[in-house]
Parts: sequence; structure tokens; C-alpha cells
Amino acid sequence: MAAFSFHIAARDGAARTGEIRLPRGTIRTPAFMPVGTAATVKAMHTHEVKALGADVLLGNTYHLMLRPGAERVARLGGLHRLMNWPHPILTDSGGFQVMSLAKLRQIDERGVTFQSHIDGARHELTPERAIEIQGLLGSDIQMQLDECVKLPCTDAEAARAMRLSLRWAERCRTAFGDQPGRVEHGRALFGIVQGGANRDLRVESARTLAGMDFEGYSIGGLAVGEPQDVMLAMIDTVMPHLPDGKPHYLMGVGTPDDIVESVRRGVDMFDCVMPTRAGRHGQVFSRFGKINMRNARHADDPRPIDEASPWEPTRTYSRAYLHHLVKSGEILGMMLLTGINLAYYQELMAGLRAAIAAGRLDDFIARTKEGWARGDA
Ligand code: PRF
Repeated sequence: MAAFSFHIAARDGAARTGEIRLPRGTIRTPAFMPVGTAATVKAMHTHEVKALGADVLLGNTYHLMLRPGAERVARLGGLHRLMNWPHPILTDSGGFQVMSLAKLRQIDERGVTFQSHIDGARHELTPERAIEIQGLLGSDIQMQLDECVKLPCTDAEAARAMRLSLRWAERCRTAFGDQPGRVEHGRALFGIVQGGANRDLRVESARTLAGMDFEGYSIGGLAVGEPQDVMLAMIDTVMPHLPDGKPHYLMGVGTPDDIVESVRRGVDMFDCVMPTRAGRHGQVFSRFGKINMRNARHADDPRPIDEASPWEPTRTYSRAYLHHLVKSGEILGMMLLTGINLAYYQELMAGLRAAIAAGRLDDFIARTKEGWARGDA
């Protein structure tokens, strides 16, 4: 069976467009991955997520190890079968979610121990166990276990977490090499760059990981409280030290503006809860910027969100109806807004890919930002 491979079809400045090929399917890059934390992209059927243009979903080690449990998912035939998504799945390794969700966390050289946010039970996540769980889930693209520190932080703290993450990267690489089914299924493991907001630490992290020969490289520890210019400066800092021919994944990012600015700098993959979470809270992302559907100004507005959208619900349902559903707390409101937001994110990614292929990325980004600034009135 085909192995994991990355093919760059065209470049425009530092930006690239191409394909990640996996036995379960091809990911068109730059790619946005909807977040399917608990084996569901909340409020969406998987066939809709695919129809919206997603080639790959993100799943979470942390949530799935707690409920329904990695061994149970494996007995049920793996995460793809469980959630009826036969296409590629990328999984995060759990450390980041432990730090943001679990109680009584403790990190040491071995790994991280914590209490479940669901029932308080104690668990341990080591680099080896994080890889084992991702294997049991059947993940196509796996992440090393890392420690992400919130910003701002001291250089000493950023250096400690970054070097611990490098040692865990080695242990994950070794564990991944022994994973049953890894070769037949064409699975991949990505290293994760850390180093806070310190350029020297970021370079040390990127160069050391590059020497370990991962299938791809994630940039972690960003969009964790720092302003956008700091995040972009860190991307600019690490990019020259990452292998050019491997995919670059910016974890947990972001707003449409963060995405276009990162694509411009050479990022190939993104994931974020923003379109799905915002949709459940009455916010819409569109060519006209962000719209709050709870606002009373929509109550009598018969226009759709965007009559030129490729997604049928975006073109057809009126703003008045969406406003009504959101105000009434109707489930359909969450479903429609989630789909409308994911459709916009995928439309944006398709636009970026086409613009890079045509050598017109700067022009595309400028026009896109004009649309956001113009608004929807
Ligand atoms: N590490 C991991 N997952 C993540 C992050 C990280 O630093 C982030 C930071 N934006 C989001 N998700 N493993």
C-alpha cells in the first residue's frame, strides 16, 4: 500500500500548494482540518463534513482515551469505522489538552499524570502511551507528546518545556517505529516545535527536530495568548529551519486572518475549533467578515448569508430565520451555523490553493481582507 508522501505542485513566495497522499485519501494543501474531538465534528454528519470540502479531520488522544477508551475504539474497528469517516484522520497527542482541561496535572520526565475532567480518575500519559493510543485509534497522522507553555512565560520555562518536548520526540519516534500496522497503513508521525516566544529556542527546537526525520513538522505553542505579530514572527523564525519538502502544520490556528498570514509564510495545515465552536454560539464567518447572528438587526432580514457561496445552506436560509433559530436555542441553528462556518473556512482554503497555483496569492489575500473589512451591511 502507498506510504505517506507530500507533493508540492506550485509555490508563490514562501507559500506552497500541493497534496499529502495517504492510503485513506489525499489531503489538498493548504488544508483546514475540522476538529472532531470526541469522535464527532459537533453538530455535523460526517458526509456533510466531507461534502463541505474537508479531506482530513482532527481527533484527540486525551478525550478518546478517557471516553470511550482507546482499547474499546480499537475493538470496534478503529476511529474511522466508529465515527463513519473513512478518510484521513490526524490525532493530537494529548499533552496540550491535559494542560488545558485536566485537573491536578503533574509533568515530569516520564510523562504527564492527571485527573480526568469527566470522572476524576487518575491517568498517566507518557510519550510511549500517547503513540500506543494513537495507533489503537488507527490515526493516519500522529503527533509526538509535547509540553506547550502558555504565553507570556519566562525563557527558562520555555527552554525547559521545549527541551523536554525534544526528549519526548525521540521517545515517540522510537515507539512509533514499533507500532503494529504502521507500515501497511502508511502512517506518519509529526514532531512539534516549541520554544515559547524566544527566537533562539524556536530555532534550536526546529533544527533538532529536523535532524530526527519526521514525516512532517508541527508548530506548537502559538495562539496561546500572544499577539498575532509575535505568532507570525515565530513562524518566520522557524520556517527556514524546517525541511522544506515536508508538511508544516500550525496547531490550533486560527482566525481566517491568522490562516491567510500563515499560509503566506509557508504553513500547509491548520486545525481550530473556531468555526465549529463559534457556530454553536451564534457567530458566522463569511466573505463579509464575522457576523453575530444574535444581533436584532437580522430579525427582519430576508437575505441569505452569502448568495455566492458554494454551500447550499449559506445561499438559501435567510438571516431572519438563522437569527430566530439562534435566539430560540434551536438545535438546527447550531447545525446550520456550524456548516456555514466550515463551508467558509473550506472556501477560503480552496481560494488560497487556487491563488498559489496561479501565482496571485498577495492579490487574493488583499481582496479577501477587503471583503472582511467591508462587512455585510
Ligand atoms: N501542542 C499540541 N497540540 C496543540 C498545541 C501544541 O502546542 C496547540 C497550540 N496552539 C494547539 N494544539 N500537541
